[in-house]
Amino acid sequence: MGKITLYGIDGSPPVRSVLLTLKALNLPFEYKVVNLLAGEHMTPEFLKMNPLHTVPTLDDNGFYIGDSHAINAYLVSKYGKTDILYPQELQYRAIVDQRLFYNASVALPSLRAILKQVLFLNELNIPKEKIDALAEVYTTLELYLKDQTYVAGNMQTIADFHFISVITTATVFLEVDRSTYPKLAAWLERAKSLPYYEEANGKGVAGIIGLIKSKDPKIV
Ligand SMILES: N[C@@H](CCC(=O)N[C@@H](CS)C(=O)NCC(=O)O)C(=O)O
Repeated sequence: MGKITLYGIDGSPPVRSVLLTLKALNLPFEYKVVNLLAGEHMTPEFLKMNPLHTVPTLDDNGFYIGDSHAINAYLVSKYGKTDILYPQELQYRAIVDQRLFYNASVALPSLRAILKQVLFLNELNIPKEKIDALAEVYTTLELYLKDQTYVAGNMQTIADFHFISVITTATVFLEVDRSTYPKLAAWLERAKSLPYYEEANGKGVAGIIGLIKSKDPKIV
């Protein structure tokens, strides 16, 4: 097995979804922190690996791939001892893919819109519509979890890892209220009991939530 290097920063939800996958697969890897606020993702060296200048970016022994969804699917397909995290059976995979595309196109962007305004633009009045967009994501996940333990069925998949990283971050703006979202709240508790949860997601979430709270944003 060649060397795996993950470029990222703990505050980033998509980076944490890859950390969860690497830990679940028990893969050795080097973690290189890319300080976005210092522009380290805009250097010629980084742009050579990923012209879209985003973290996470994976270097698998000289093969470079960006986008957390593509990275996690690749890692399980290449290194998984089983296919449970990203099933090969066509229809099951289609359901997992649908969840991944929903995260990439709706859930993650709705959180990123708020993170960008608070952390990068320092605009601390968050329009209520942005919080409503997060609430819609919670409602969708509650629906996915209605009759099953995980978002794509009764086994945990990489789709859960993506939503774990997004929802645990989003709670700083919108609590997962147990009476409104009982299934989502229970799923979140299950996620937090993963043996590698704290290292892969918990400490990164605590850091970014601390930073957001220190800015004291308001919902208007
Ligand atoms: N769809 C991408 C989103 C990655 C992304 O937007 N990452 C942010 C940090 S959370 C980033 O690198 N932003 C810097 C930039 O876009 O220049 C993924 O899932 O990896």
